[in-house]
Amino acid sequence: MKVEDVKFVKDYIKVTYDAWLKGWHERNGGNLSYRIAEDEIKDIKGELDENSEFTPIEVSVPNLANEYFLVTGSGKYMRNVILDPEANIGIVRIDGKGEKYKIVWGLLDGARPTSEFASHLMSHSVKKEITGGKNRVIYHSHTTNLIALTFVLPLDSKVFTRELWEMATECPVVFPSGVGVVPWMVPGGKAIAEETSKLMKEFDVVIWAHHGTFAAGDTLDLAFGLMDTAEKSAEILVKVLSMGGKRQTITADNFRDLAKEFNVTLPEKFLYK
Ligand code: 2HA
Ligand code: ZN
Repeated sequence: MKVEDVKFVKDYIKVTYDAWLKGWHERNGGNLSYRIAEDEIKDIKGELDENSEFTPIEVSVPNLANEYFLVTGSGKYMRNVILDPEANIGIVRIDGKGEKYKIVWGLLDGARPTSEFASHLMSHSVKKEITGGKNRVIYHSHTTNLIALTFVLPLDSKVFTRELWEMATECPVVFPSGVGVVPWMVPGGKAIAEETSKLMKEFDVVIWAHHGTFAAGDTLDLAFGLMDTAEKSAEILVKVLSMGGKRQTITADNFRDLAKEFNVTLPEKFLYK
């Protein structure tokens, strides 16, 4: 079967195009990676070229040894993925130690995986470990309103979580563990990858101050839906702040009632007075 025709690739492309329409991916902004399941690789085995050279990935992710990832290309535009998948995205395979990768499909003409590959892989490594392999998606976007809030709110996970939860009743149910915040850092390297993956131990949403957002999910739909929900909430907060701020809101006790009814655990540290 052609790589472009298999379901996980079609689903991945749908996310890239939907996300472009959301306005989160100006120019080459943002990137998406999917850890491919064994049976999905079987379907396309004949299409993969395993003869390419290995390249170091600058971080070590031993629990991702020999895994395959579908990933966006460095410098490639999210809006172009749907037009020419083979040029803009690719499948890479990690080596037996988790220290190198090679391109086995796509990323034509010398293209490379996203500049945030280190952040993706270190976050995948953490999430694979703590979800027993269920988590497959790491997604980075330039969500306008979440970024705007990083200029106004304290860069504190407690404040961001509580404020975003208050803006829409579904939020504590969709991201009950809250959101993490990384202060401004130089993107594209090992240092920001380490900070992000540390926060991924606790959160599925990690905001990069003055830059964008990372979301993790078991499926492409869940990761996209999580990004969409957090960003929608941020948009409401931007509007509320622009209208002079809250006059009433959802209270800490309201959240406790919600948690009971929806069977979610909301950490008390976010339910301060
Ligand atoms: O892919 O989003 O963070 C470009 C970026 C870097
Ligand atoms: Zn970015």
